[in-house]
Amino acid sequence: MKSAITICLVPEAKAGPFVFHEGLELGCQSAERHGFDAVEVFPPNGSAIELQSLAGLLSKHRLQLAAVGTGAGWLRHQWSLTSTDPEVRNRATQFIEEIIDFAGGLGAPAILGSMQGRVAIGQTKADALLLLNDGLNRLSERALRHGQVLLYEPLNRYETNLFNLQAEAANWLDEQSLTNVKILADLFHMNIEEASLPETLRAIHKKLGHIHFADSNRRAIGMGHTSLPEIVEVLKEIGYEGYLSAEIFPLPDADSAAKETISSFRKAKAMLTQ
Ligand code: LER
Ligand code: MN
Repeated sequence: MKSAITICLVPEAKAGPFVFHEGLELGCQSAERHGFDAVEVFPPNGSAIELQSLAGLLSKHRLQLAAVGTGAGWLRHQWSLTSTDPEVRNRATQFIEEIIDFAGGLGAPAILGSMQGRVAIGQTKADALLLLNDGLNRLSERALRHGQVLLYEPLNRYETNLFNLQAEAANWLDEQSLTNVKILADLFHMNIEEASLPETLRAIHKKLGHIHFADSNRRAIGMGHTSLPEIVEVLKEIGYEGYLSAEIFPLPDADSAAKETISSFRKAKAMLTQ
Protein backbone atom coordinates (compact mmCIF):
# COMPACT_ATOMS: atom_id res chain seq x y z
CA MET A 1 0.00 0.00 0.00
CA LYS A 2 1.43 3.33 -1.09
CA SER A 3 0.41 6.94 -0.47
CA ALA A 4 -0.29 9.55 -3.14
CA ILE A 5 -1.59 13.09 -3.29
CA THR A 6 -3.15 15.07 -6.14
CA ILE A 7 -1.68 17.96 -8.12
CA CYS A 8 -4.09 19.83 -10.42
CA LEU A 9 -2.68 21.79 -13.38
CA VAL A 10 -6.06 22.87 -14.75
CA PRO A 11 -7.19 26.37 -13.74
CA GLU A 12 -10.84 25.50 -14.53
CA ALA A 13 -10.63 22.78 -11.85
CA LYS A 14 -9.50 25.18 -9.13
CA ALA A 15 -12.60 24.36 -7.07
CA GLY A 16 -12.26 20.61 -7.72
CA PRO A 17 -11.18 17.81 -5.36
CA PHE A 18 -7.43 18.25 -5.72
CA VAL A 19 -4.98 19.18 -2.99
CA PHE A 20 -2.23 21.15 -4.73
CA HIS A 21 -2.92 23.78 -7.40
CA GLU A 22 0.34 25.74 -7.56
CA GLY A 23 2.10 23.85 -10.36
CA LEU A 24 4.21 20.70 -10.51
CA GLU A 25 7.33 22.04 -8.84
CA LEU A 26 5.58 23.30 -5.70
CA GLY A 27 3.22 20.33 -5.68
CA CYS A 28 6.10 17.83 -5.77
CA GLN A 29 7.98 19.81 -3.11
CA SER A 30 4.96 19.68 -0.79
CA ALA A 31 4.29 16.00 -1.49
CA GLU A 32 7.88 15.14 -0.54
CA ARG A 33 7.82 17.38 2.55
CA HIS A 34 4.68 15.62 3.83
CA GLY A 35 6.21 12.20 3.17
CA PHE A 36 4.05 10.92 0.30
CA ASP A 37 5.29 8.10 -1.94
CA ALA A 38 3.74 9.50 -5.10
CA VAL A 39 1.71 12.19 -6.82
CA GLU A 40 -1.37 11.86 -8.99
CA VAL A 41 -1.52 14.55 -11.66
CA PHE A 42 -4.56 16.16 -13.31
CA PRO A 43 -3.19 17.86 -16.46
CA PRO A 44 -4.98 20.00 -19.07
CA ASN A 45 -3.87 17.48 -21.74
CA GLY A 46 -1.14 14.93 -22.47
CA SER A 47 1.27 17.38 -24.05
CA ALA A 48 1.21 20.35 -21.68
CA ILE A 49 4.65 21.93 -21.50
CA GLU A 50 4.81 21.64 -17.75
CA LEU A 51 4.50 17.88 -18.05
CA GLN A 52 7.78 17.55 -19.92
CA SER A 53 9.65 18.38 -16.75
CA LEU A 54 7.75 15.90 -14.58
CA ALA A 55 10.29 13.07 -14.85
CA GLY A 56 13.03 15.33 -13.47
CA LEU A 57 10.85 16.62 -10.66
CA LEU A 58 9.81 13.12 -9.63
CA SER A 59 13.38 11.97 -9.28
CA LYS A 60 14.47 15.22 -7.58
CA HIS A 61 11.73 14.82 -4.97
CA ARG A 62 11.97 11.02 -4.74
CA LEU A 63 8.37 10.53 -5.80
CA GLN A 64 6.57 8.07 -8.05
CA LEU A 65 3.78 8.95 -10.45
CA ALA A 66 0.69 7.13 -9.14
CA ALA A 67 -1.69 7.93 -12.01
CA VAL A 68 -2.72 10.67 -14.44
CA GLY A 69 -6.32 11.91 -14.73
CA THR A 70 -8.08 12.59 -18.03
CA GLY A 71 -11.05 14.60 -16.71
CA ALA A 72 -9.91 17.85 -18.34
CA GLY A 73 -11.16 16.52 -21.67
CA TRP A 74 -14.66 16.56 -20.22
CA LEU A 75 -14.28 19.66 -18.07
CA ARG A 76 -12.81 21.85 -20.80
CA HIS A 77 -14.30 20.36 -23.97
CA GLN A 78 -17.22 18.08 -22.95
CA TRP A 79 -15.61 15.22 -24.87
CA SER A 80 -16.68 11.72 -23.84
CA LEU A 81 -16.30 8.14 -25.02
CA THR A 82 -20.06 7.59 -25.11
CA SER A 83 -21.09 10.72 -27.01
CA THR A 84 -23.58 10.06 -29.82
CA ASP A 85 -21.34 12.20 -32.08
CA PRO A 86 -18.52 10.11 -33.63
CA GLU A 87 -16.34 13.21 -34.01
CA VAL A 88 -16.59 13.91 -30.26
CA ARG A 89 -15.78 10.26 -29.47
CA ASN A 90 -12.72 10.49 -31.71
CA ARG A 91 -11.48 13.60 -29.98
CA ALA A 92 -12.09 11.99 -26.60
CA THR A 93 -10.18 8.88 -27.62
CA GLN A 94 -7.22 10.86 -28.98
CA PHE A 95 -7.14 13.06 -25.89
CA ILE A 96 -7.04 10.01 -23.59
CA GLU A 97 -4.49 8.20 -25.79
CA GLU A 98 -2.13 11.13 -25.46
CA ILE A 99 -2.41 10.96 -21.67
CA ILE A 100 -1.98 7.17 -21.68
CA ASP A 101 1.24 7.59 -23.68
CA PHE A 102 2.52 10.32 -21.41
CA ALA A 103 1.66 8.47 -18.18
CA GLY A 104 2.87 5.16 -19.61
CA GLY A 105 6.23 6.73 -20.43
CA LEU A 106 6.57 7.51 -16.72
CA GLY A 107 5.37 4.07 -15.61
CA ALA A 108 1.88 5.12 -14.55
CA PRO A 109 -1.70 4.33 -15.58
CA ALA A 110 -4.28 6.83 -16.87
CA ILE A 111 -7.71 7.21 -15.27
CA LEU A 112 -11.03 7.17 -17.12
CA GLY A 113 -13.46 9.06 -14.88
CA SER A 114 -15.68 11.82 -16.18
CA MET A 115 -14.67 11.21 -19.81
CA GLN A 116 -16.76 8.03 -19.76
CA GLY A 117 -19.72 10.40 -20.21
CA ARG A 118 -23.34 9.49 -19.55
CA VAL A 119 -26.37 8.15 -21.39
CA ALA A 120 -27.65 11.02 -23.54
CA ILE A 121 -31.27 11.92 -24.23
CA GLY A 122 -32.40 9.73 -27.11
CA GLN A 123 -29.62 7.18 -26.50
CA THR A 124 -30.26 3.83 -24.81
CA LYS A 125 -28.02 2.63 -22.00
CA ALA A 126 -27.23 -0.46 -24.06
CA ASP A 127 -25.96 1.75 -26.90
CA ALA A 128 -23.88 3.86 -24.50
CA LEU A 129 -22.36 0.69 -23.02
CA LEU A 130 -21.43 -0.57 -26.49
CA LEU A 131 -19.56 2.68 -27.04
CA LEU A 132 -17.95 2.44 -23.61
CA ASN A 133 -16.84 -1.11 -24.36
CA ASP A 134 -15.38 0.02 -27.66
CA GLY A 135 -13.49 2.91 -26.05
CA LEU A 136 -12.20 0.81 -23.17
CA ASN A 137 -11.01 -1.90 -25.56
CA ARG A 138 -9.00 0.55 -27.65
CA LEU A 139 -7.61 2.48 -24.71
CA SER A 140 -6.71 -0.51 -22.57
CA GLU A 141 -4.82 -1.98 -25.53
CA ARG A 142 -2.95 1.29 -25.84
CA ALA A 143 -2.12 1.16 -22.10
CA LEU A 144 -0.83 -2.38 -22.51
CA ARG A 145 1.82 -1.14 -24.96
CA HIS A 146 3.35 0.61 -21.95
CA GLY A 147 2.78 -2.38 -19.69
CA GLN A 148 0.04 -0.41 -17.92
CA VAL A 149 -3.58 -1.03 -17.06
CA LEU A 150 -6.34 1.48 -17.71
CA LEU A 151 -8.16 2.59 -14.55
CA TYR A 152 -11.96 2.83 -14.89
CA GLU A 153 -13.71 4.83 -12.21
CA PRO A 154 -17.41 4.36 -11.39
CA LEU A 155 -18.82 7.73 -10.33
CA ASN A 156 -21.76 8.75 -8.18
CA ARG A 157 -25.21 9.29 -9.70
CA TYR A 158 -24.77 13.05 -10.03
CA GLU A 159 -21.79 12.58 -12.37
CA THR A 160 -22.74 9.60 -14.53
CA ASN A 161 -25.60 7.18 -15.16
CA LEU A 162 -23.38 4.44 -16.63
CA PHE A 163 -22.00 2.69 -13.54
CA ASN A 164 -22.52 4.00 -10.02
CA LEU A 165 -21.90 0.70 -8.22
CA GLN A 166 -18.41 -0.78 -8.10
CA ALA A 167 -19.51 -4.42 -8.31
CA GLU A 168 -21.78 -3.77 -11.31
CA ALA A 169 -18.88 -2.14 -13.12
CA ALA A 170 -16.46 -4.93 -12.14
CA ASN A 171 -18.88 -7.66 -13.30
CA TRP A 172 -19.51 -5.86 -16.57
CA LEU A 173 -15.77 -5.49 -17.23
CA ASP A 174 -15.39 -9.22 -16.63
CA GLU A 175 -18.31 -10.05 -18.94
CA GLN A 176 -16.77 -7.90 -21.67
CA SER A 177 -13.38 -9.59 -21.13
CA LEU A 178 -11.78 -6.20 -20.55
CA THR A 179 -8.94 -7.83 -18.66
CA ASN A 180 -6.56 -4.86 -18.88
CA VAL A 181 -9.04 -2.49 -17.26
CA LYS A 182 -8.94 -2.20 -13.48
CA ILE A 183 -11.35 -0.44 -11.16
CA LEU A 184 -10.53 2.82 -9.46
CA ALA A 185 -12.61 2.81 -6.27
CA ASP A 186 -13.19 6.38 -5.07
CA LEU A 187 -14.30 6.17 -1.43
CA PHE A 188 -16.23 9.44 -1.81
CA HIS A 189 -18.39 8.13 -4.67
CA MET A 190 -18.78 4.84 -2.81
CA ASN A 191 -20.01 6.62 0.29
CA ILE A 192 -22.90 7.98 -1.78
CA GLU A 193 -23.76 4.78 -3.63
CA GLU A 194 -22.71 1.65 -1.75
CA ALA A 195 -24.45 -0.13 1.13
CA SER A 196 -21.08 -1.03 2.63
CA LEU A 197 -17.61 0.20 1.70
CA PRO A 198 -15.68 -2.77 3.13
CA GLU A 199 -18.07 -5.37 1.66
CA THR A 200 -17.82 -3.73 -1.74
CA LEU A 201 -14.02 -3.59 -1.69
CA ARG A 202 -13.98 -7.26 -0.73
CA ALA A 203 -16.36 -8.13 -3.58
CA ILE A 204 -14.36 -6.35 -6.29
CA HIS A 205 -10.87 -7.09 -4.99
CA LYS A 206 -9.78 -9.01 -8.09
CA LYS A 207 -10.45 -5.96 -10.26
CA LEU A 208 -9.28 -3.31 -7.79
CA GLY A 209 -6.40 -1.25 -9.19
CA HIS A 210 -6.39 2.11 -7.40
CA ILE A 211 -8.18 3.91 -4.57
CA HIS A 212 -9.16 7.56 -4.21
CA PHE A 213 -8.61 8.06 -0.51
CA ALA A 214 -11.35 10.50 0.45
CA ASP A 215 -13.61 10.78 3.44
CA SER A 216 -17.43 10.84 3.26
CA ASN A 217 -17.44 14.63 2.72
CA ARG A 218 -14.56 14.49 0.21
CA ARG A 219 -12.19 15.93 2.77
CA ALA A 220 -9.01 14.19 3.95
CA ILE A 221 -9.64 10.77 5.47
CA GLY A 222 -10.09 11.48 9.16
CA MET A 223 -12.19 14.61 8.55
CA GLY A 224 -15.49 12.85 7.80
CA HIS A 225 -17.41 9.82 9.04
CA THR A 226 -15.88 6.98 7.00
CA SER A 227 -14.47 4.20 9.15
CA LEU A 228 -10.82 3.78 8.17
CA PRO A 229 -10.22 0.65 10.33
CA GLU A 230 -13.01 -1.25 8.53
CA ILE A 231 -11.49 -0.38 5.17
CA VAL A 232 -7.94 -1.22 6.19
CA GLU A 233 -9.09 -4.59 7.53
CA VAL A 234 -10.33 -5.50 4.05
CA LEU A 235 -7.24 -4.09 2.31
CA LYS A 236 -5.14 -6.27 4.58
CA GLU A 237 -7.28 -9.32 3.89
CA ILE A 238 -7.09 -8.87 0.09
CA GLY A 239 -3.39 -7.94 0.12
CA TYR A 240 -3.95 -4.58 -1.61
CA GLU A 241 -0.64 -3.20 -2.85
CA GLY A 242 -1.83 -0.21 -4.87
CA TYR A 243 -2.16 3.46 -4.05
CA LEU A 244 -4.33 5.29 -1.57
CA SER A 245 -4.45 8.61 -3.42
CA ALA A 246 -5.88 11.75 -1.85
CA GLU A 247 -8.30 13.16 -4.40
CA ILE A 248 -9.90 15.53 -1.93
CA PHE A 249 -10.73 19.17 -1.33
CA PRO A 250 -7.85 21.25 0.05
CA LEU A 251 -9.81 22.00 3.23
CA PRO A 252 -9.35 23.84 5.47
CA ASP A 253 -6.20 24.39 3.37
CA ALA A 254 -3.89 22.23 1.24
CA ASP A 255 -1.27 21.65 3.92
CA SER A 256 -3.77 20.62 6.58
CA ALA A 257 -5.47 18.24 4.13
CA ALA A 258 -2.09 16.71 3.22
CA LYS A 259 -1.11 16.40 6.88
CA GLU A 260 -4.37 14.68 7.86
CA THR A 261 -4.12 12.33 4.89
CA ILE A 262 -0.57 11.21 5.60
CA SER A 263 -1.36 10.77 9.26
CA SER A 264 -4.36 8.56 8.36
CA PHE A 265 -2.21 6.67 5.86
CA ARG A 266 0.41 5.97 8.54
CA LYS A 267 -2.31 4.74 10.91
CA ALA A 268 -3.53 2.46 8.15
CA LYS A 269 0.00 1.12 7.54
CA ALA A 270 0.39 0.48 11.26
CA MET A 271 -2.90 -1.47 11.29
CA LEU A 272 -1.56 -3.67 8.48
CA THR A 273 1.31 -4.89 10.60
CA GLN A 274 -0.82 -5.63 13.68
C1 LER B 1 -12.44 11.78 -10.75
O1 LER B 1 -11.46 11.00 -10.15
C2 LER B 1 -13.64 11.87 -9.92
O2 LER B 1 -13.70 11.32 -8.85
C3 LER B 1 -14.77 12.61 -10.42
O3 LER B 1 -15.65 12.90 -9.39
C4 LER B 1 -14.45 13.85 -11.17
O4 LER B 1 -14.44 14.95 -10.32
MN1 MN C 1 -12.10 10.07 -8.03
